[in-house]
Amino acid sequence: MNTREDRVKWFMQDRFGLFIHWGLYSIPARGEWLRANEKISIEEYQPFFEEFNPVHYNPREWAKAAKAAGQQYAVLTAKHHDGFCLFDSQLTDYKATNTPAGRDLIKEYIEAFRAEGLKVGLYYSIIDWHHPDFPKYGDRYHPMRDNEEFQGEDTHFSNYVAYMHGQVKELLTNYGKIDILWFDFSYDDMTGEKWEAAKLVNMIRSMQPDVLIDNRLGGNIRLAEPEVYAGDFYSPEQIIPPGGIVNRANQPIPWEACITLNDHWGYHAKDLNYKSPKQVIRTLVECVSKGGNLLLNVGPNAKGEIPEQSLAILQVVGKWMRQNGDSIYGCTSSDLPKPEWGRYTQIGNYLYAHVYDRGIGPIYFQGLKGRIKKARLLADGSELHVETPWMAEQYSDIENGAFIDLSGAVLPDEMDT
Ligand code: JFZ
Repeated sequence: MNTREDRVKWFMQDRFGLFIHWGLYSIPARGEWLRANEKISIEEYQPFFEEFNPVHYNPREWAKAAKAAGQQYAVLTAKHHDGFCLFDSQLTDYKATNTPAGRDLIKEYIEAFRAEGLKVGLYYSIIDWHHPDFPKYGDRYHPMRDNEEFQGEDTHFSNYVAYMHGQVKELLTNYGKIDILWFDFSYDDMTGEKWEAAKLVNMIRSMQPDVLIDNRLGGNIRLAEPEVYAGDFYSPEQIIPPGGIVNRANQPIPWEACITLNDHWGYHAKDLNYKSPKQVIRTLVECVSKGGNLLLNVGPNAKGEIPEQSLAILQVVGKWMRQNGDSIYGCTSSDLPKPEWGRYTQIGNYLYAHVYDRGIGPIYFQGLKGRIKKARLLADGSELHVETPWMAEQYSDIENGAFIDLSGAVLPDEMDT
């Protein structure tokens, strides 16, 4: 019997993935929520469907960029809230196959990422602003929420649920092994059994027992006996949980923070508020230091290209990862208190010190007196010395601590990130 613990092993080892938000919304280039934000009808949105032709879509390049950044898996939007499918679903005409793109873009993504040795995930929106049986009027997120034309409209939500289950079945049937199903999202009474979530998850597990499922079908994986549909990992969004995530028994729960590179998930032509590579690296370290993963987002444009600003960030992160990846992969939080100069990550007896503020003189390791066998600079393997500073016996707080001398060492952070 495969348990959550078995399923998440690779995930907690890999730590770093690429999130990709891509669809018709890359054409208007105002983010993936524009239909709801601007109350755009299906008809007004239709020109983007007629026009969708990503002539530079080359998922092999995306996969190479992810791999070079040190990312080990990816999650691509098979269908976002607008209901448009990048895959060749038999259950709708609203799919890439019927646009000028003329083909199944999910198939190409999966083949390309697999070929680069990356694990593949699919984001699937359980919210659907295109399906006729998804509630419109009064639904607080729906683009037509205030349109009285739809007031009291007689929809058959069960048709939508059958459609959604059918599409998930297609995704698990037609593309070989899927590593992650990333559902999005539950709200208000649109949660859990409203989606017939137990039935859905039982089907998923019967088809692909190892696939990881996020927590957004509703349910609570922190419970002693979580619902069948509670999922395998938590998905904090645009935030890193301050103290990691534990269940009611105080055991760590797998989690993955999803974070944008600028301030939108889908391509936004005018949003140039990109994070610096240094911020991204520190975010990744922070996630791992608290026992979690980072799923870092890019929003490819209408041509199918990842924005060059995003690629440039990924490249610098990749350079850091090649030197310092040992402090990320397979690592987790340390039981030691957070040091004032930075953060720890740890795997077994290896403690990684991420030094952000080296200050003056040696750095201090509380609680490690006599416990440091040797110290090395991870980036180049060079020897560092454990030392006791002159007159140290007079300092008030050092009884249990050790010091490591960093003089002469150039820290990766001080180079070009
Ligand atoms: C969701 C999507 O709406 C968004 O477009 C993107 O795909 C992101 C990764 O996930 O964003 C959410 C989901 C839930 C809440 C807020 C944003 N929420 O419950 O507050």
